[in-house]
Amino acid sequence: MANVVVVGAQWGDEGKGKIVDWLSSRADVICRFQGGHNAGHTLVVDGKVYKLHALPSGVVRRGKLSVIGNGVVLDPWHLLSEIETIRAQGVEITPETLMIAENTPLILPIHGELDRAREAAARPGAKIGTTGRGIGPAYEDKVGRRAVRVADLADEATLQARVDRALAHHDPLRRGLGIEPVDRDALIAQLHEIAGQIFEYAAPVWKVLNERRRSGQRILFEGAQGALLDVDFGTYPFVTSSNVIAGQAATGTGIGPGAIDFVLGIVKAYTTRVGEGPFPTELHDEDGQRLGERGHEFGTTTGRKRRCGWFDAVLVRQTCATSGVNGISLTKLDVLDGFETLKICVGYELDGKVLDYLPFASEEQARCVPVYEEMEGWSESTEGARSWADLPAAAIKYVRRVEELIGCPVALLSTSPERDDTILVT
Ligand code: 2SA
Ligand code: MG
Repeated sequence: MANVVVVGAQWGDEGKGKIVDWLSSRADVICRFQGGHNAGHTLVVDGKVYKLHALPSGVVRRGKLSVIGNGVVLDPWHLLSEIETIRAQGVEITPETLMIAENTPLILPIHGELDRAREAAARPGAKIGTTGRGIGPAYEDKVGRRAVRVADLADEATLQARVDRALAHHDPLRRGLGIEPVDRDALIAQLHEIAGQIFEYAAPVWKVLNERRRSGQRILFEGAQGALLDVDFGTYPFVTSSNVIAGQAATGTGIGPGAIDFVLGIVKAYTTRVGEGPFPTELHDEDGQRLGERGHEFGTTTGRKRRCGWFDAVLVRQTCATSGVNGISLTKLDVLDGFETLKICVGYELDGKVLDYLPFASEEQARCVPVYEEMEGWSESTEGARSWADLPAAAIKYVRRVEELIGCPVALLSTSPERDDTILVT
């Protein structure tokens, strides 16, 4: 397989990190194409744990090029400190192994401040439950044509003009929220301090990728968050501020959509969500508690407890369609070990009808009642299974039913965080 896009097919935290790492051993270039350091990818390589937020997962492997594409919003201070942390774990990161697109918009301290102040001021029901990293405000500035981009760090006059343009927008907003005005000169000085270090990694990524592709190199596009957090197709407004679905891999790096050979959707065998917003199959009972405990469902970025619920085949069928998923990787099946009965959502009841998709209207979403199909559980352990023969019949049945309901084949089955505990389905 040449160029693969990996996307989360639920609300994030599907276990993308492990699969991306597994696939990156077969790729030459690994690109992030959306989101920022609101992502949290945990990699376990030879028993060593790496927690990545802004850096592409390829950095932990020798001889790979890692790329931060223009679709990302980048906090330069965070990036430099993450580079330090990962270097301290013995990983080499140089301008030969890491490139940042020159047209990547920056996350500035004013974005995080605005993000957090808005969340703090929001009425109940209006809070998004953001990661507080400034992601939303940074994307707003990008689309509003007032972002400071990586390329702007190269020239003093441009940098000052860009900062002034951004502040003309931010100062009144800050006043309204009771945040003190920005010290313009201090912000410019802060940017100066890191400009050289960031600029070392700056490159025309679109050009590099197109050249590498032509020379036969394989590119892996590493999605963050999940398709249900997509700003267009997610549970709006309870979404992140980027396009998360697979099409963004092209826009967010500068490679044509024809370069994408395969879209792999990462799907957890049940459902979780962090932050606010609709979640039709959410469980508030012992089963939900058990999923959270067995699945260690706490966020990598903010440590927040994740909401847990049954597998929602309706939503995954929907995200497989909007991302054009060719095959899925089913993760954390072992968390379901020991449940006597399992439930899968196969439709929503609304006004006496059964829907086979989640409507966009918030008011209707809130009234959708999941229609469940029950399946027999299994008592055996599936943790660490490395072949179909290691799986109990009921577990195989569950996997096959998931495939059938979402209309997409299982390409990989992951049975523990260890890289080798993966079943390749051929
Ligand atoms: P934001 O900060 O503007 O992107 O938040 C908007 C919504 O998007 C959700 N969101 C996420 N959901 C799951 N995982 C995410 N990343 C971290 C991780 C989460 C963590 O991968 O572990 O550590 O808490 C992520 N990033 C954003 C967020 O919860 C809001 O609902
Ligand atoms: Mg995560």
